[in-house]
Amino acid sequence: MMKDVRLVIGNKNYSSWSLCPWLLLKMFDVEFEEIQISLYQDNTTEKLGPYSPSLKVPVLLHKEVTVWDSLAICEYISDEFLGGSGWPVNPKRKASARSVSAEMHAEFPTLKQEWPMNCKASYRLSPSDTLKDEIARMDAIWSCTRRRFGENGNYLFGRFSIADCMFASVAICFEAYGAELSADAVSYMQTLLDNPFVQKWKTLGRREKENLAIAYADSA
Ligand SMILES: N[C@@H](CCC(=O)N[C@@H](CS)C(=O)NCC(=O)O)C(=O)O
Repeated sequence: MMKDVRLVIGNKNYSSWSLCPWLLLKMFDVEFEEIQISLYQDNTTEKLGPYSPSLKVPVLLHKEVTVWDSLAICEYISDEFLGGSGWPVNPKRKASARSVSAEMHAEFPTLKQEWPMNCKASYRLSPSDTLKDEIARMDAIWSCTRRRFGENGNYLFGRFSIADCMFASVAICFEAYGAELSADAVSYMQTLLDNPFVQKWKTLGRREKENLAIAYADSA
């Protein structure tokens, strides 16, 4: 029987935005059917068309509702299935969690272009000056947030939240290409990398055969 919740994702190896809602559903044990569509193939548009108004992934389908943006999907999952607990409860923390999540979603153009997620990659890649600035901003977000709000656990706001979903792919990129980070930022990055579902995603991503021209080669 078809499951109530279906999540359309792209290649696990490359699709950083797909990882966000996938991780949230897994962490909160929400049952869902995964529909995987390989990106940038001849038939990708044809396959995505019935699901995705933007022709991008991820897309969440729930009854008559379609949500087609990673952050919007995470918010919907939180509202609909988690009683809002995808975000920290305290309004001050929640505002901060939404700010850093929105910043990740909208900003960091150089990081997204210069160091795209590739679960198979593991080699030093020197950052441009612009990317160095973005890495420094990411470090500041991670270390300041951990210091201000992280007292109840190892995730960004202590216990796991949507903010961690937004940054999981960044941890994979930073580890793969060798970002230079402060000790606090390294420790948060390691928390994300140690998450069992992030590890599962990486393992499955590494097994995929497609080599997409939009991303870096699998080794330098
Ligand atoms: N704002 C969207 C961006 C989605 C997006 O760019 N997805 C990529 C994969 S990670 C995609 O579908 N690319 C295919 C394309 O651009 O044709 C989100 O956050 O979900």
